[in-house]
Amino acid sequence: MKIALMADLHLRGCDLPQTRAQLMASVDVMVERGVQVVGVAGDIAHRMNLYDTSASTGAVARVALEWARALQAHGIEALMIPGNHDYSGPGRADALHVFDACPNVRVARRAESLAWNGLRILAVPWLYTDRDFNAVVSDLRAQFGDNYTWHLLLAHVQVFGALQNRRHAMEFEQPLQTYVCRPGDWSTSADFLSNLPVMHIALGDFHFRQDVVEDRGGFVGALRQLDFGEEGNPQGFEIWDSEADTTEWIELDECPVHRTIIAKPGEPVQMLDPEGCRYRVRYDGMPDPLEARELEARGVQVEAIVEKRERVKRCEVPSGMVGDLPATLRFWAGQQTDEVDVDRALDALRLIDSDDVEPVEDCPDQQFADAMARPPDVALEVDALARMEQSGSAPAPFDLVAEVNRMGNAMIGQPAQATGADDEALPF
Ligand SMILES: [Mn+2]
Repeated sequence: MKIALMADLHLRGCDLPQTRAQLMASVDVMVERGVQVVGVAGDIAHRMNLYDTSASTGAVARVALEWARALQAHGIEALMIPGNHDYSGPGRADALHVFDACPNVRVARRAESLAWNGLRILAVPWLYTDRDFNAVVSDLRAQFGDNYTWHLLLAHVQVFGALQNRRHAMEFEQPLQTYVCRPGDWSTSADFLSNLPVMHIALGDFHFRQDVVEDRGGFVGALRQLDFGEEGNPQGFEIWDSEADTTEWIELDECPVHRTIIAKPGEPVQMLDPEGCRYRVRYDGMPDPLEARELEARGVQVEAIVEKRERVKRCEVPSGMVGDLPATLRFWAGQQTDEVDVDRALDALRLIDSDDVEPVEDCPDQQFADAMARPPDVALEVDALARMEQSGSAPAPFDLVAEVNRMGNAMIGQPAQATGADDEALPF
């Protein structure tokens, strides 16, 4: 029997028409190759509620259902498991309920052994549980005894040591990283998988197509590249023949591939296939703004690699200098790239320095003086409230004027006078 195996469809708004075309193209190939059933290893939707900023729930659902109906029209049944993207969280409904009314779609929502279309399938969706993947699968095996075997493991899971695409655009030059297990991850090992009595393995979650167990499959690979972090990934699905135990990769080209071009500012950028590719141009330096705009108008993502500027400069301050304000300021000015008018800066500081400030009673602007002398209202209220709470009974009548004076005294020594002995201790 020929089984189409797919993973990580990530139905979403921003490339919905292309994704729809990719899905419909997959049906054409299946029909042509005589595929009878499809297994999808999770992440059918990009978001549990289907909608995003580019498409409504209905628009995304329509594509999902169109695909299911196209399969049905050719008598092809589908088995799906939810991936982490199909959930919004533990215990929540998943996105695959969009297929509830599709008679040819079966969804395995728990780890189970299925007899389906003449195949024995071990279906293990992404699960939010305090048990780990290996324990869940071992329990299932125990129910069937040591001699039981399965045709297929269909699972959405992370595998230690497997290769993942980097999500960060800056790291495109090293597009793959090895997955390292963290506590609580829904994950397993190639070793564990290789000891399972299954003929073939079809996993979802890591989008980069790769064998995990030699000659028995692994991560199927996503239907398409989602972004520049997945540049270079194949786009499509596989067909596994359960009798011959052979696998064929089907590359589909209805979705554009991502391609990064490195360019020098001023250099003309050549694009080879503007139809089939989504381009990113990374300039080694600042590009001409007009040129960048022109590229952006053609749908190209433009980035500039600019030299990082050191913003922190450290230096050894000579001992004894701290506390000598003019000397410290001169020293600081000497370290700056741009010239600093030290004398002017010292004049400014002298204004702030207490001795040069006019006593408030002489200040011509009485309103300003009042404002300076008034403690913050919030502090006043908080303090009054605190005392009310402390008293535990009906609050005493509140004398605002007395309170202002009390707070003022407490905060700045003498109200209406901003100078005093404390000035020496002003923080620099
Ligand atoms: Mn995914």
